[in-house]
Amino acid sequence: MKDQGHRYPNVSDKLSWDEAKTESVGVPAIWNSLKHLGRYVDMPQALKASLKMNQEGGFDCPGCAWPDPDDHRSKLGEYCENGIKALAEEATKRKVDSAFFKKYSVEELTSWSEFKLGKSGRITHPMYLAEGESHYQEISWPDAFKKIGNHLRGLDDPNEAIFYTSGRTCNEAAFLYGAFVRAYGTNNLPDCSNMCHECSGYALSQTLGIGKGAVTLDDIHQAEVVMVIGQNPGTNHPRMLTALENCKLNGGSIIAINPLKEAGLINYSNPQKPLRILSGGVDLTDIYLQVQVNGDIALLKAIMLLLVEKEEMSGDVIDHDFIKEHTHGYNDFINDLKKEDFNICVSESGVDEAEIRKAADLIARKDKIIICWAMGVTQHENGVQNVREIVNLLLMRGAVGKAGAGPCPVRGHSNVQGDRTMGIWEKMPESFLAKLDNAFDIHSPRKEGYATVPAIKAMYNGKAKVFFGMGGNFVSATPDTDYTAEALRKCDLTVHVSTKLNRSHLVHGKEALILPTLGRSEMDVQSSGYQFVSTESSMGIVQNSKGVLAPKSDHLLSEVAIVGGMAHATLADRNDVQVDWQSFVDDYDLIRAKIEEVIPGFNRYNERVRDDKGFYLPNGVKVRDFKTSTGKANFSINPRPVLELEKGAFRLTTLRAHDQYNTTLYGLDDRYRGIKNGREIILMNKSDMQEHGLKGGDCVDVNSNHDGVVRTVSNFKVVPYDIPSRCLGAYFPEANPLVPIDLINPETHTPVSKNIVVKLKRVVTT
Ligand SMILES: Nc1nc2c(c(=O)[nH]1)N[C@H]1C(S)=C(S)[C@@H](COP(=O)(O)OP(=O)(O)OC[C@H]3O[C@@H](n4cnc5c(=O)[nH]c(N)nc54)[C@H](O)[C@@H]3O)O[C@H]1N2
Ligand SMILES: Nc1nc2c(c(=O)[nH]1)N[C@H]1C(S)=C(S)[C@@H](COP(=O)(O)OP(=O)(O)OC[C@H]3O[C@@H](n4cnc5c(=O)[nH]c(N)nc54)[C@H](O)[C@@H]3O)O[C@H]1N2
Ligand SMILES: [Mo]
Repeated sequence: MKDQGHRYPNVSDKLSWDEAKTESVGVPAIWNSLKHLGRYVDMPQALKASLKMNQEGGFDCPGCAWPDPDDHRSKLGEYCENGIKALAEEATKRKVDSAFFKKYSVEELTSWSEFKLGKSGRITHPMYLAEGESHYQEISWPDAFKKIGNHLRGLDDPNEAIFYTSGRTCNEAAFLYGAFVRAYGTNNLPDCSNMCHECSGYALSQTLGIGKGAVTLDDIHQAEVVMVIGQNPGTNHPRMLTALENCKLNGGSIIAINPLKEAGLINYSNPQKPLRILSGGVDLTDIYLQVQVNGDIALLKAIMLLLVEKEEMSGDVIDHDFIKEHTHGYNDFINDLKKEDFNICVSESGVDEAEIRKAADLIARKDKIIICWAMGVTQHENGVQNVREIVNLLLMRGAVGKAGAGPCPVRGHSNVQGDRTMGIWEKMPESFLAKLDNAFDIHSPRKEGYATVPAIKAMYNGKAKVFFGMGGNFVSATPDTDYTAEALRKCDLTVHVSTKLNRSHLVHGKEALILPTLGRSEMDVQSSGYQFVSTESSMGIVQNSKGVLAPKSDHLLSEVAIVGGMAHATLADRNDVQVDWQSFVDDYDLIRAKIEEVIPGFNRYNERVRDDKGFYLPNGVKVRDFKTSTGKANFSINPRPVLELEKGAFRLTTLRAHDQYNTTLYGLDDRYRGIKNGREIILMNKSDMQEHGLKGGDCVDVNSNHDGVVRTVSNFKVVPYDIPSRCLGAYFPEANPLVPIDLINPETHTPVSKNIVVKLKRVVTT
């Protein structure tokens, strides 16, 4: 396969590794984030912003979607190393201005690593790349909008345009964007959620009637058991460790299910509590089940079979009253479960039977059970089945819709959940579309749009010609990097609304635009005055967010203003659309008033959102009101995946390092895993290494072979690691060229980023 020059220049020359850590946060984390801030941000700015992050009158952290406590916003400076790094990325003093683009051609920038691109700084001006040109050049906002409008109006069919969203976009911008895209005439609104928690939304809607979690922070504090499956909170949701610590201090127990022993799940030194740091922190996980990659269904079935066995002995393990009153499909479920062979489930899970028995004992004895999960569960061919099996376990124990219990999918991007609530989805239901049409007097199409993977294929096959990205780094975040790059290059126009330079600006259509936007931490002033926006956390709390820093450049527009400008340029001469887009840009209260008209749960939005504590959106599951097809919570039957591997093959899972935010690399280390200065690496079990004649630091080519296409990444370095045999770990996005475009969860089109069958070939270096 030809290399298209967009791959990641290798940055692992100085790779070193050590034993993985067994504790997280504490003093090294504080030190690390201060170092980071000092290097990239002017100190007064850094101080001002960090004192306002997640605070009343301040802005929502642009990092993850973990919520603030209920009765107040986060404690002043509630500490999160990675939140500080996310802020530093936005508040960086470095700038990518017009002179930068004059100096460096697209071709030259292509040879830079993703790390170097990102560290160049904030983009200051709208930039345009004309067909056949080597350099981006400055363009005015009106001209940029005109170019987009001309392209969109020139398409034969509005379905030839794709409008992607990454989950940082605030409620107001997302809602207006969705209204514009549908007024224009398409539902092609793929988003990062299509690669993230789509399986959670799908499975939870089917089984419980709402595609979101149903626990609060307080529930976690009072839970008796919290299971954390396929999630690495120490790195990706550090503030969750405080909630887990509270749960432990209240007498709760934690069960972790993960192929890797993640430091953040083992021990936590809360930086807000110096005495506890001195005493060595709090041991978090009581039972660590080191499951093999995609062994989760086997493991959950083994646990549920043990619950059935205990029920037969004591009669008080399965919550029959709850099941009778509130659920559907129990008998079919239990008959199917009993057909499973316990011993096969144990061996397929890869976990010791004794450990599984310990976990089942705990789950059988405790009533308040919460299950948290993230990408280790969802990014599988059987991602929907994984989530449904989690729900089955909760339903057996009646652990849904009561205090201290329930499902908790932990979301990624800081407003990914809000974007979906606002209508960023390729298949919003009729109830939403009809109200949207009413509110704006438009005619939304009813034809389902493309999710992310189908959108890539449509571009590849010439069925889509304009790509617009509201945030994100499409070419690097999506699967099958070579294929996706080719798809983007076939477009007539690619547009990216961005804060920072990334690879997607360099893998472009015939023409390309970069539209620079305000970060969450920056002040947004429109003609009616200083605006705030709002976001929804992973737990369904809507809060206001108000930037406090001066924008990095006078030429940045808010995402709302970009939507407004593009909508006007595209639709102004259409007789059937009479929306005054500029009025919404002038005053975001007007957008919120429309949201209130269209979306349930937002009554008195403008009033309630001004309360800095925010408000909870309604969630039937919390009161056992299940809005499913049966009106009850549905048990489901989920076949155990067959996990055979041919000789020499491995199961590769892709991971985030501690120093990255998705495709944004904060640094090149992965501190908790003991890895330094390396991104192109393969984590491998020591006995597997021995069997294959490999030692630490050896270079390998990694191949995946799917549907007759061999995909390869070259010169990855092997690092010995405590990971189950026949399982490998590599970093996202460097390993994305290996993820086949057609390897998806079929119900949701979610790419299978956590279970790619690969082979290794040793590279002999001279
Ligand atoms: N600092 C920081 N914060 C982030 C992000 C970031 O990149 N950096 N990204 C944000 C986003 S968009 C998201 S979606 C979340 C992601 O948050 P996570 O889901 O925690 O992120 P991942 O690194 O993808 O890894 C998931 C975990 O799943 C485990 N795992 C892998 N395969 C399997 C499996 O088959 N079974 C089980 N049980 N476990 C498995 C891995 O060992 C890893 O610990 O974080 C969000 N927050
Ligand atoms: N192999 C593999 N692939 C994966 C995953 C995996 O675990 N493994 N995870 C998947 C998941 S969970 C997700 S969510 C996706 C993430 O996919 P994306 O959301 O598309 O990717 P990000 O890296 O988060 O996007 C970073 C870019 O967003 C821009 N940006 C940052 N802040 C803002 C802002 O405030 N406004 C705007 N407009 N732009 C901004 C910057 O220019 C930055 O370069 O990747 C998916 N891909
Ligand atoms: Mo995500």
